Amino acid sequence: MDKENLILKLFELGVLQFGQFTLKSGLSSPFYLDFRRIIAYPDTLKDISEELWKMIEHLEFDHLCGVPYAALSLSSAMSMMHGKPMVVKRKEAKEHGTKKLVEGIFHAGQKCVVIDDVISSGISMIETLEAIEEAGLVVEHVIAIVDRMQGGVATLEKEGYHAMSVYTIEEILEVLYKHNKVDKEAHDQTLEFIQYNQIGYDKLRLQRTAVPKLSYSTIKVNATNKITGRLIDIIESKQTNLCCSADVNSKAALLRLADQVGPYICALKTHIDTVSDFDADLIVSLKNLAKKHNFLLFEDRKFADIGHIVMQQFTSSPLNIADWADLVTVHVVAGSSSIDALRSTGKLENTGLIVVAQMSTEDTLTSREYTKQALAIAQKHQDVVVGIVGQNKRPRDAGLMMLTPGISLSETGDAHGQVYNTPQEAFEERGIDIMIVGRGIYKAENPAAKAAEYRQIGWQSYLKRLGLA
Ligand code: 5IU
Repeated sequence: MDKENLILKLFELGVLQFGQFTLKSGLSSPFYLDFRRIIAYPDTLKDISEELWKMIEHLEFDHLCGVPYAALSLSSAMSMMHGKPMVVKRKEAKEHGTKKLVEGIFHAGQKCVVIDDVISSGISMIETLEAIEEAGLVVEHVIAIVDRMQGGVATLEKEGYHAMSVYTIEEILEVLYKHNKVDKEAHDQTLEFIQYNQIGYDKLRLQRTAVPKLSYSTIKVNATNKITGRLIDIIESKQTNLCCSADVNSKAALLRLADQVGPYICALKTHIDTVSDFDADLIVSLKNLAKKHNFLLFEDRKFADIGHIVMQQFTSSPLNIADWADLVTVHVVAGSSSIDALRSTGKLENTGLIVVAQMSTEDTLTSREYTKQALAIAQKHQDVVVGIVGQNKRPRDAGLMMLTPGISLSETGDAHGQVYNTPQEAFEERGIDIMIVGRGIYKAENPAAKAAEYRQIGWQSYLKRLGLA
């Protein structure tokens, strides 16, 4: 049966329904998709399972998993028709015996395609994905019969999954309208409903994960790195979680900015290789300002090469980063060896590492899986790691900090892929610890006043998260 006729069949079987329905949420909807009915019609179950299979047959994977309950029949059918093993995610862990949440025979690192009947917000899919990944399986692709076009596909993509559907609700509507199965009114009402009932990513995150009420003092107690303690003492005594990204390109401009914003920041972030007239005096002056205003020097060098090279980049002149930076960023794209190499220089006594786990750009390659691995590396090396740079994924360990760039009170992005969030959202909804602000401050007419404003908002947002404001 072709895809168009399959829609007509699903309509005839009462799987696709149009009218007035009250959803679980209490919301009234002009359409309802009931794929549980499909188990009563084996031929159609087979046809729709074949359509799902066509989307993934060229992919490399080891297991199929259907989101309970509606998609269990779909994954079973695909499994039997194409000889692909299946795993099942339980709704609840068993009380007795093995407390496994995922049943089946598999080993860690194997790939699993996850199937659902309908994608609406993406939330039920994400809950299943978390359990499956927790069990060690790797998920890259998720598929469904219908995308309700309410934001779920975008949410899944943002979480790092490739999401596909056999149909969008719009395609279904067009076919049914063409065949006079729905009238113009139902057609238009449905499209309008979709348009006004978008479930955006950030709203979803807010509902899904309670933001940890982690305080700076709790982080300090749990930290194994003494630079974390220094940083937190500054944060608490100056009541600021603002790090200014001082991306200006001359000594004079850098020193002027550091002196202006110094009273309001916990750290000054530099890209020291972009200072055109860099010399050793600059470092002496920066250190003096850091002392005068009590902030840390944070060189955003993003060490990323093989160990043998990052050691040289960290210690060699003329920049001599190891001699003055209190914090430095490191990518772990090369694995733990970058951290091991930096440690082996013997110069991490006074310098803490910040692992880049996620980037703020529109099409960053720091996928969910990458971020997870980067967090695991950061956690494993807590003796030298102070925290991570991330957007919405905190390390599980309470001794690590989360620093977040891409923060602005007024902008939503720039011309080169940067994506901004507000300080309020970052602290209250994403649970970050330090915000990194560059252009929002140094491009302002009065950088000192702007830094003071960011400091005030950042601190209030932190207190609000703890329930103290
Ligand atoms: N930075 C990002 N995004 C990232 C990482 C670093 O913006 O994911 I990792 C740096 C780049 C710049 C600063 O130095 O943070 C942000 O500056 P603006 O606030 O001017 O965009």
